[in-house]
Amino acid sequence: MQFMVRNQVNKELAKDLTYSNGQILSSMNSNAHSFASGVFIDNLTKNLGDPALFSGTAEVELQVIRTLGSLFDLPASGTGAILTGGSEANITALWAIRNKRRTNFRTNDSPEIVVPESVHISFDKAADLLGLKLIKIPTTPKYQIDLKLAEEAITKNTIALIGVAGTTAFGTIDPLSDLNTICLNHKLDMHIDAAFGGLVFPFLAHSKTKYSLSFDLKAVASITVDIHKMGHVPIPGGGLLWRNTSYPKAIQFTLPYLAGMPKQSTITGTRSGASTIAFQSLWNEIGYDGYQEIVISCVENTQFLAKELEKRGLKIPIEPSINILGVKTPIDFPLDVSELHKKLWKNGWTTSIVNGCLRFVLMPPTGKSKLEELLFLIDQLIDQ
Ligand code: 0PR
Repeated sequence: MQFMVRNQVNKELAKDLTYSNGQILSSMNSNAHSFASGVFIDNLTKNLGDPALFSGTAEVELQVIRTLGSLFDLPASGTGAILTGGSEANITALWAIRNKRRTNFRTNDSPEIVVPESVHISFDKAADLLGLKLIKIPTTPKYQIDLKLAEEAITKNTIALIGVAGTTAFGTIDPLSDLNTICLNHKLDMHIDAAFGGLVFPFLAHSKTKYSLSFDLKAVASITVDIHKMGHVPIPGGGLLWRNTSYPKAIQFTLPYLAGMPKQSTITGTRSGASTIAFQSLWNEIGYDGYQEIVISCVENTQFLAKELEKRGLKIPIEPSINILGVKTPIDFPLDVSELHKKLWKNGWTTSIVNGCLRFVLMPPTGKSKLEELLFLIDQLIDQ
């Protein structure tokens, strides 16, 4: 009986696609690093929700906060949490900012958050859950928030401004330093969604001065940075860094019935520690240099693909700065974006359509020879 049930499950699972063949170009997740996967499997039962039982795991979470924090100049007073993903991190960040500002929020209107229209859908979810009004600001042709329109959108109800480092659509980064100035001038909190780009930009040469993705920007209250995207550990693994403890304190609940009466500032109670442990172990194993090597190879592959697609007549509306590429088909091209997308899926290659572009996310299993296979296929599709 048990055998049959298991067989039934396997029958369903056979329908799934796999990252291993390097043909999934629509996902920000991928096969985790094999070392991290091994560590993850060894730590399946670790629960960050009960630090009295798992005090060692709680300690490792702090190490991960320090490791990630070192990439963004997190002050010594800073803190954070490893969550289920970028959505939970963004929702939690806005929850903390809303609660912290609630005491001096005098109107009956909803608190407002000014965001670029490029933000991930998790901000719409956060607004719905938290009773916030999202004010979406158009982006410039470089797909960055329009600073002038952002400043003009600020009202007495505005509590925060969001910058994205690695947009879901094209991987672009907002002008964070300018956003910081606006926030300081209007006494607003700033949150940066670096769910994907947080483990990319810090490894690109001179990015610290170039992109200012850092707590050195004094308005920055929090940064989302996921370990299950470019951190190369198995899902679920989001990350949220806070400038100081006043943010988690604004959403803190004490659990009186657990040993040690732990305080939680997270949506979830029971919280897996497996990806947290996997990330710190992988970091200890391959370090900054190992991560940089992966990032550089992903970015180089993206540039290679962009160049090759351009040679074939496709248009690149936004120069890729990281490993996300959007391409358009010109009017006289034999296939439009949607036809090309469908044909690629039919041939076992997944891409997505974002803002009218065919979007490719170049993750580790997809190397240059795999891209040559893809280009060969595209040549055939063009000729058909
Ligand atoms: N912030 C940004 C900038 C994101 O791109 C994403 C995810 C999130 C936050 C939310 O992260 P979680 O999905 O971890 O909550 N963006 C991906 C996307 O929408 C998520 C994804 C991942 C979708 C894998 C499909 C997939 O197969 O494209």
